[in-house]
Amino acid sequence: MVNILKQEALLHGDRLEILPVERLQDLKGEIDVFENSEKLNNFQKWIVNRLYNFTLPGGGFTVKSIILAAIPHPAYAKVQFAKNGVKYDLLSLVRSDFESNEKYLHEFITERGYNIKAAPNLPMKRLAVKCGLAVYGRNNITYVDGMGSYFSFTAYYTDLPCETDNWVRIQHAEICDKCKICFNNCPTGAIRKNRFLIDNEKCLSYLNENAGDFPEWLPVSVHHCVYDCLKCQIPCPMNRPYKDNVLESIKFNEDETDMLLNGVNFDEFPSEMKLKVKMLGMDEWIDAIPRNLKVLLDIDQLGHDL
Ligand code: B12
Repeated sequence: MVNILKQEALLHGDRLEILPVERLQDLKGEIDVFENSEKLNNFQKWIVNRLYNFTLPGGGFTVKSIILAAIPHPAYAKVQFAKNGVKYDLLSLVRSDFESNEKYLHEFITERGYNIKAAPNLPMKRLAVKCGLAVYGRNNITYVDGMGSYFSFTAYYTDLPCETDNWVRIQHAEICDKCKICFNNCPTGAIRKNRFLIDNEKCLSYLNENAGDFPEWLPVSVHHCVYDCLKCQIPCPMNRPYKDNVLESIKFNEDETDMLLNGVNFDEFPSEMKLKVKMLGMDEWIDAIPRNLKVLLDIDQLGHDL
């Protein structure tokens, strides 16, 4: 059954692994060791103590296994905004199609008489590396065969019996041993020389996901994306095969650009604009978009290299 499920995922362009639920306790144990042996900043402490959730859900079934899926997305989108007759060409991330993944997995599992429920707050990268689905890169994100780092993880609890149990040593890609590209290209110094764990409080993605003032130490010239950051991914050698998988020409006209700049509520966007905003994943960080966009439109004429 597990192999058929993996095939089903491949048919949809995704990759997945399934592991026995008992492995969650092993994972939790590893995270406890990590937490006690490393000096963590406040954001890391919050992730480990508050965000991660290893409690199994209720809901009328006994969880037997965890499904972890990697859903690919384009490397980035070329996005155009318009303001006062000027066109601004910028970059955005693209959201993975989580809905499609959930739909076919739900169908597959329930048609066979089993149950499935989302497991959103597991340490997905570590889990993926431990079950052999991914390897860590030096930039602290993970890489999956056939996708590079251009994918999102999603996890589910199920009562599907799991015949396989792949639980490997935590590892990073060999190529990272001799490569410093992401380290050299990180615009805020979040990737550190002598420590694998990044300083996530300095990561540009962290700084531009939430609304409010940017810290004073952050140079205006680092901004290049509507939200998040692409600087440790685009130049990465492991992502070279996917560099041309780019979503072209998503355009926001003057009215739409104004709505974004003025922080108009998502519900008030015209339906076509809603689709674009959702496809780019901008809706998740909508409160930060006016500030980010304003900075980008102000600095656009300076240009930026990736
Ligand atoms: C909080 C969060 C963020 C925060 C903090 C990120 C961080 N690195 O801590 C911010 C906002 C900065 C962020 C940014 C991004 N994120 Co994010 N984020 C998360 C979230 C919710 C938790 C991450 C987490 O667990 N951090 C805590 C640290 C402690 O965990 P860790 O980074 O895995 O660290 C482990 C390793 O360092 C390892 N380790 C320690 N020492 C050593 C030594 C060696 C040799 C090795 C091999 C390992 C190792 O142990 C640590 C503990 O397990 C996950 C979703 C989830 N539920 O997992 C998404 C997630 C990790 N993010 C994701 C993405 C895509 C990103 C961005 C690429 C988005 C972007 N384009 O800007 C950036 C990448 C930034 C980066 N270089 O890490 C994807 C990753 C997909 C992938 N390819 O791996 C995830 C899984 C979301 C998803 N649903 O797909 N993110």
